[in-house]
Amino acid sequence: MNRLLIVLGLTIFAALTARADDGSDLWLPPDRARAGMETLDIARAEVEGIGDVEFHVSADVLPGVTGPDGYTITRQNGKTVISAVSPVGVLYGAYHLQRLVRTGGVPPESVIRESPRYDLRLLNHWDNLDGTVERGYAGHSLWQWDELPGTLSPRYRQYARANASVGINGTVLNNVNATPLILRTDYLHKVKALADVFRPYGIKVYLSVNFSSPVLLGGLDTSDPLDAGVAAWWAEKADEIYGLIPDFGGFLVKANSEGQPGPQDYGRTHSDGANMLARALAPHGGIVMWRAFVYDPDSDDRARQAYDEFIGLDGRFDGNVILQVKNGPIDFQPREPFNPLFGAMERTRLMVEFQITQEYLGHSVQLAYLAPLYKECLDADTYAHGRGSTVAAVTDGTMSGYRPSAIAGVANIGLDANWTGHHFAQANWYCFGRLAWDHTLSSGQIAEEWLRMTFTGDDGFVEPVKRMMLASREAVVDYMMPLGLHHIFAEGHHYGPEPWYKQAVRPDWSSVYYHRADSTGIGFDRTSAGSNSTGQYFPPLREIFDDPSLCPDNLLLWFHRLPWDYRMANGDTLWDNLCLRYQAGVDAAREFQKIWDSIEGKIDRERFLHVQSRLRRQASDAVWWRDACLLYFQTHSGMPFPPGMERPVHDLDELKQIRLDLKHHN
Ligand code: GCW
Repeated sequence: MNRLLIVLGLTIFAALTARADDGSDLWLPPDRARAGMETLDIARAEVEGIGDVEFHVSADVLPGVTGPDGYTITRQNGKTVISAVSPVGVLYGAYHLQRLVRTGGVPPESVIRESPRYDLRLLNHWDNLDGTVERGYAGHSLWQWDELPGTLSPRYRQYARANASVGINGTVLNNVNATPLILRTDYLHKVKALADVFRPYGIKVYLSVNFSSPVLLGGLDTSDPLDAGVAAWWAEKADEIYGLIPDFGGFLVKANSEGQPGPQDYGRTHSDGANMLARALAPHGGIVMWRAFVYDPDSDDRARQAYDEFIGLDGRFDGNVILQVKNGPIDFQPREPFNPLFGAMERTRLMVEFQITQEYLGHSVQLAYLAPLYKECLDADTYAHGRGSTVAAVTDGTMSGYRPSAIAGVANIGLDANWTGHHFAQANWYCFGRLAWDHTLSSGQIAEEWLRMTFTGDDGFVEPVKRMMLASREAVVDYMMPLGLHHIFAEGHHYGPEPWYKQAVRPDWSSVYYHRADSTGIGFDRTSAGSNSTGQYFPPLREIFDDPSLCPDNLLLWFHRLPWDYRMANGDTLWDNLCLRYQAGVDAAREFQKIWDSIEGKIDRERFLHVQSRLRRQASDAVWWRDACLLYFQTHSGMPFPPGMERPVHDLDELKQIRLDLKHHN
């Protein structure tokens, strides 16, 4: 009897004190809104308990605020007033106020004026209709296609709420490797059901389309964009979509890339294809986002190919086409220079595509906070119109005047309870939205907001953990591929190292193609004496990148092939620098473990242990990366490891045998 009471008592005590937290709430407070509410009612629910808050929706443009999404927050007679030209602007204001209060701020006395930098702030889901997610590391797809449209998972609204809270206002539901099925009428009804849930949160739905849909779905004998029947098929499809979803956003297209069909199958250009689709959508106000991620089998440098393919098409795209360009010229590597198309296509609308899912940055196993990566690209100066022509400035509409401006991130969201696999991967969803709204925010400020709302406002937690987050992306670069190395991942899954990988289906999917190590040196010569991808940049960048003594160290082997004993600015050889950078990455990963252990007890045990075990794995995989890369490169350099580097703990031959069971990651 006594024992029973004690057990009972302990259970109640445990339940009261240590609220288990699975991360499903993200950075948000309990949801007081309900399904079916209108935008303003949701806004009201979000500010409940925050004192006296009034909403003003007025069609007049507010001073200092632009676009339908902007708002002001003012204090008037003891009340907080949120004003906007649209209900969704008020909703954004409500989330702003909620964030202020929850991060320890109070509604300020001074006026807050906010307008988003980008008009369209979009997530791209690489979700397949069978429930799998390409490069997804957080479980299956959120979208329950089998149950739709009849059954609506409660997560759809939670998803919309989370997005709206960071200003995301559009979502492409399906993979760019698109099946034509998504355009079949029964699927469009499912898409409509999702659009109806998202609408009150200001989120529009977009679809990835397969360019061969007229043949594969429509039964036509061609998908040639210049064929009148094909254009008519798309126009009719667009009418059908808008009949169901009047505010449908538009199409995203991956064409003539990695086996996807496209206009080149018919001898037509990318602009022929994009414009044909754009004309089907134009009467309804829709847009086409046409991806620039393409290959050219005849080119000897993967990094040149998007630019070479598209630069000649500048000025040929219709007004409702936006070229969607990955941040770097290759493929979402831990570090790349910005894609030289930014700034170069003056008569074409361009948007940046980032990857939020960590295909090349440790999946959902490793902690890598990506705001510094996004900002590095957005803040990079293209010099297209002289100094200050940053990637942000040439894409957000301020320099070109092009509207709407847009930005996209490939989502890292799945059915896992915590949405993103790793608890800290939530921060990458969060920071993408915050930077899409305002790219002038600092990575530190965003990390801090996120930490306070997601975990605790305790400074003893926030300060060290913020430091860890801010150092994390650079740590990954260091232990995976420092000094501008890139794409030396294991085949296929892109998690571990495989610098010796050479038997790829295409040479530019192998590792040796990119690092080119042999006894004479390492790196890819992209200078004017090599592939001349440096020539795709504006002066003075092209001269800076072209000269190894001017080129930033962190892009050195991206642009240059150098001997192992090349003397770097710090006086050490390239080989020693390389070794010590790998070591610095390993040291950082171990430091993260210590930082995390130091905050034990400041947050719930469930998330503490989860992150702790992932950091352990991260540190051990960092050692794997260091040993694999350096032991392998040493077979070429023939040079000894410098004193400051720990000796390898693995054997190269053993490492070469590792074949990861991908199920651990997917
Ligand atoms: O990064 C690569 C990925 C592919 C992806 C492709 C793309 C959707 O490895 O999985 O396909 O890029 O962006 O189209």
